Amino acid sequence: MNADESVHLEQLMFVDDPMEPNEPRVHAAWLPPEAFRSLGARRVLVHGDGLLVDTVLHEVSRACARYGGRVWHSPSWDVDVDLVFALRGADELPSSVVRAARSAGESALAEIGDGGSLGDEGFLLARDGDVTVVLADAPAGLLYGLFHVVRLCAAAFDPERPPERHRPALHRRMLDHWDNVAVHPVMGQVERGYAGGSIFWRDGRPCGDLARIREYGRLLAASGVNAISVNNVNVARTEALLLTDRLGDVAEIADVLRPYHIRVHLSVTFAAPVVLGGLSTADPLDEGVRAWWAATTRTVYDRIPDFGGYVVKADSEGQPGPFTYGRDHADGANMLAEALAPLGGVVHWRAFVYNHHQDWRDRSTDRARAAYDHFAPLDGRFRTNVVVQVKFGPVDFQTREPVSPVIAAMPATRIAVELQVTQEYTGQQRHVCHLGPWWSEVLRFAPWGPDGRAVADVAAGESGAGGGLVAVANVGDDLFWTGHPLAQANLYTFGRLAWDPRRDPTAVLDEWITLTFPPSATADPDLVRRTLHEIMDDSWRTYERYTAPLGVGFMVNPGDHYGPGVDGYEYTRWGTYHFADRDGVGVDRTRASGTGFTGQYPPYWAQVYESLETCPDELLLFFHHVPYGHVLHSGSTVIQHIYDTHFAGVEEVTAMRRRWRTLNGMIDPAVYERVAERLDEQVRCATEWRDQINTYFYRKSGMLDERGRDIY
Ligand code: GCW
Repeated sequence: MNADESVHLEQLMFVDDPMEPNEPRVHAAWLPPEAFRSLGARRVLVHGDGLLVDTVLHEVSRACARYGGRVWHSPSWDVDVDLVFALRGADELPSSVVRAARSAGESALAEIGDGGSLGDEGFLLARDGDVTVVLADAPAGLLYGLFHVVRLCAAAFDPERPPERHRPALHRRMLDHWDNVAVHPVMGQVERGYAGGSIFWRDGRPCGDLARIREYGRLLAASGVNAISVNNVNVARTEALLLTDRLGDVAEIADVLRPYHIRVHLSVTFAAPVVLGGLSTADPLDEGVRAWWAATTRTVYDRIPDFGGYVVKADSEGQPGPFTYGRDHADGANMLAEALAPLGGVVHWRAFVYNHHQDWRDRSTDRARAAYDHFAPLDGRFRTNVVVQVKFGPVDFQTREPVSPVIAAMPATRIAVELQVTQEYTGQQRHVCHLGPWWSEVLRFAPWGPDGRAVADVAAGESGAGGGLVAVANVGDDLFWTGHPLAQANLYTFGRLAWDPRRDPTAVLDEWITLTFPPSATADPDLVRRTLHEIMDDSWRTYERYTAPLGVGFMVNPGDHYGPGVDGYEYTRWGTYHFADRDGVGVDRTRASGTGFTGQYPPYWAQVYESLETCPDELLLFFHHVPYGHVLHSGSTVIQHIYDTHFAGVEEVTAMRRRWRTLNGMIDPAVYERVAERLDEQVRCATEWRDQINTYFYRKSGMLDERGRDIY
């Protein structure tokens, strides 16, 4: 590639008209100007009013200015158009094209059936002769419809395209930022953040780059996310002040994100009445405490009328909570819910509660049991605006875990399922690890057995009243947002699966590839697409192959959780053990002889997991302690499986790197270089994992690799 071509590519991929001209440029992620080419070359009519309609108008105008199209906003004369965005309730216009478009939309809706409702966020896309019509009941629907048109590119204008209606399966699609306002001495600016500093906070203050936050909102809206919390669930002194003295800083973020239909939530400390209010107690049943929360919450809504609510980590890993006062999680959550209810807010109360002061000698305590033991008995006691936010697995965002039994245990409670987009345990954005297939597996899992409802149905709730889907965010102030440019796909995929959990994750990835690496911006689009699929599609399973085997989890370096540390946690208080000895490995969680965790599942899975005959291979060591010679369903022994997968994993990573190199000159050079550099690290780290795991188990078991490969 010559220098001119490289400049050209760069121009295509980066946002070159940031709101403030002096802001540092940032990678355009899945919204490069080029992705708007098809839309921007059209004649577009936007009909309706309001903040979000203005956003649509702004987006369309920007695209049309670049690619030669034209835009009209509710014209009172007739115009020839290719595309109409219209709000169903908007005033009639003396424009035949709008009338025709609307009536075509209405008949398409009638054809689709189901009362023709589009809801708060849904939209219809239909063709009316030569015109594409996007119809919505509410402005947010038009915004999502706009990004749908962007995703479809030319296909949005295909005369044969049948009408389609889109409505999100989940009402709340939320990202939790574990961003600290003040730099934490151990966790830094962003807890478990792998993409530089925070986009919101820097060294104790707002970081002031509102253009960047706006750009973030835009990306999130295009993925489907509609809520964020702006600070870490571990709330220290400075962060606690966001609720009161520093509320203005939160309001500023809310103002910037509002045009993209994103509501702001705040993590608060349960001890706020004491640390901020000067009260002597934070007892949830104390009248003074309740009054303090009610008054404080009203002040929040005075400043941020569409405030989403509170996120709380209580009585967990040292955070304060109701236990101090002899109260339980329902007492604590309900108190906050009571303050939020009249104002339309919710409290996300996290179920990530366990004893982090365990004694490894005590085999009766099982961290996996903890969330269920704490929360299942409280089902039915939570107010309707409490959302119990459950990590998808019973332990902690591992590469492989069973689905948390809490999800099936609280039918009378609104449940949100929490995923982790930030790659704390999945390679920390130094490794390619596309998590879509893993999340999809979790969301489709049917906790009551194959014919029952799925995890996604629980999060959606009856008639949409569920808690939704939440994930820990992975962005920072890095040029590529996510450190590893390919980790952007995880953020995008989260939003798209939260909108529609039934979607095929590979199709979502394909969509991300088309947007992020527009075919028109590369010499060989097929090569780019194919190569990215080859590298990313199976990368989560590759990561699993070279790390902790068969669902046993952890085995990471304590503290930073990066790289192998097979015995790193084995004798600690954190309760994450593998119990490997000379004869075997794994955690006996059966009812028959172990911790009884299998009994927390509804009968179907309780049975499947309890029995060695039926327990799936990939979770074997999560549920059972077995000898190294135990034969898996795959036909291999446990020890040979460990050796084989670890060798295979490193080979796959080496192949990823080789494949990536074929893209040199095909894509933006900055993206190319960053990924190339990270793949070198991935090869190094995967090799380290392979050698440490294989050597560890060889030394424990004394059993040779059938294929005689190098083990140390
Ligand atoms: O996975 C663990 C992390 C902690 C985190 C905690 C949680 C915010 O190691 O850093 O704290 O989960 O989810 O609360």
